[in-house]
Amino acid sequence: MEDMKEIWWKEAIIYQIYPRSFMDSNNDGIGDIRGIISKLDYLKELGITVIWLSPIFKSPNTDNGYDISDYCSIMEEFGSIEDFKALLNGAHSIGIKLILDLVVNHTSDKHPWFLEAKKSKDNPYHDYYLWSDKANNWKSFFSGSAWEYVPELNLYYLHMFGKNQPDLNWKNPKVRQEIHNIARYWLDLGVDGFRIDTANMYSKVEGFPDCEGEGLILPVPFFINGPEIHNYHKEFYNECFSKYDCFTVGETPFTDPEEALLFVGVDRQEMNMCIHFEHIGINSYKDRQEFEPVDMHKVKEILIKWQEKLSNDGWNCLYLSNHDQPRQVSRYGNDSKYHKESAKMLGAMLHTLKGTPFIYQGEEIGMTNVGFCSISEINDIESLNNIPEFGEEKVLAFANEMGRDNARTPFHWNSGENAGFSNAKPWIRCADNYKLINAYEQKNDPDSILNFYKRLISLRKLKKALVYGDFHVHETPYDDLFCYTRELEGQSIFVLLNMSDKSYDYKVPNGKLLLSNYNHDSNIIKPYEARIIEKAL
Ligand code: TEU
Ligand code: CA
Repeated sequence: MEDMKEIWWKEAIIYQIYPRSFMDSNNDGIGDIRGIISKLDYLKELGITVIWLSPIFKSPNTDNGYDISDYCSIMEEFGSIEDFKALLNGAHSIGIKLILDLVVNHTSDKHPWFLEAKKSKDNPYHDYYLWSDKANNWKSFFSGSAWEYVPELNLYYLHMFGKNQPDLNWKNPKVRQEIHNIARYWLDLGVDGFRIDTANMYSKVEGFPDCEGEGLILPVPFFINGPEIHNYHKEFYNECFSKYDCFTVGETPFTDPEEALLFVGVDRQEMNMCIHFEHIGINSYKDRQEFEPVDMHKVKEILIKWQEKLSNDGWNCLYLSNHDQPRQVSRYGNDSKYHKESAKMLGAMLHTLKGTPFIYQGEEIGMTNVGFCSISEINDIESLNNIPEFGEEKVLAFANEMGRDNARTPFHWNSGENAGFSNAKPWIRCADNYKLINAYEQKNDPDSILNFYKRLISLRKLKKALVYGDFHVHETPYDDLFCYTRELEGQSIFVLLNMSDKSYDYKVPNGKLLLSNYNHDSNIIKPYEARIIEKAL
């Protein structure tokens, strides 16, 4: 079976670093590359095998690096290309690979291509972007129209994100070539692959048709998984990725497993994994007024569906958080009464399902949502752009539940000033609970979330069934319990996860207890309990 082929990225544990918030080496309040270098031994000890760096390229930072003005140079605040090479060598020398974030749906409006493009319609770069003489009813991700008017040209340009992030015209072969060259530049330097930003948004439906309905609408059918998207990825793979031992994971919102297989199916030759959003997008914030808590039964159902649909072809990416999502223990667990238990249970799930686990910085110590007190503490363009429509109060409430800033506050290294992140005031405030929740305290506590993550990671390296084993759901009478086995040539591992704060009477199969977040083996399953058992065969 093709998917049994042993490949490094299937065995990987990927750790996402948001460089601005990881570690500040020169005390200007902004995380940087030298800061990351100083923490490589922390990552080695944790056991992760791949680092994914959120964008480190030159950027005016209207969207914190997801608006790039030069793809081949390093953002000044983060350091220099020499610093980057030192990080890459340092990581490689301890057996850690490194992937970069390729943000190529759009550039910054300060990118030289765009500065040229808006000079005149005959400029050779004009056709690098998408123009129209009228603004249709498309809404951007970051509020308001997706079109911005350029009076000098009497034309509008398309921006599916902020107005400082004009969308590139992928129909133009020159644009695609430039993008391939950028990827090659970094691969030639030795990087091990890419997380590809907004990987399913490059092909827009011809003619920019209006969406049906009132007001501005996010035009999902007209820019997600568009007509040429698979051709673009196949070309990218053939021209570039196929020539390297590299790995690619594309971010693909609004994508079901059938469509996902078209990106990641082994014979498709497009990308290795995709980041789907089905379990992430299940609760909404209706009109930014009423927040619905996550229904863990739905999460379970969705994860099972993806496990089953991508079982023989393709490969899952296992994650609950990243730099765009609130903290996972706050959203899917219980960040007060069962902080430790639920953080560990969620970690156990991510390391025992079939696929590659992605840890977002701070998840391994159970960092929580922040509890921002005023709108002046909010940095994220997505939140701030909502103010004209919803007002500050609602936007603050939204930001506290779902806002992206929750994930972007400084990493908690210790209980010292600014959580040990910097001696200077950080660019964004720290969460208040860093004195209780930090890496230093947890390193020395055998029962900590951090040490549990270390054990999970070692276990996954030790038991091949946890990587390559088939996934089978194990039915129980209780919806709150998520039980499954992972089976591979004589190895059978049973996983029980209690996704709730209730207790259940349930007899688990006999076998050797490999790991648990409680210290007992009774039939009473405690709140948020996780047990990983090697079944006697
Ligand atoms: O996100 C793209 C995306 O589709 C959204 O899910 C995004 O999270 C947005 O917040 C919608 O609410 C990627 C990056 O991960 C994000 O940080 C960038 O802001 C965005 O692309 C633009 O590059
Ligand atoms: Ca710095």
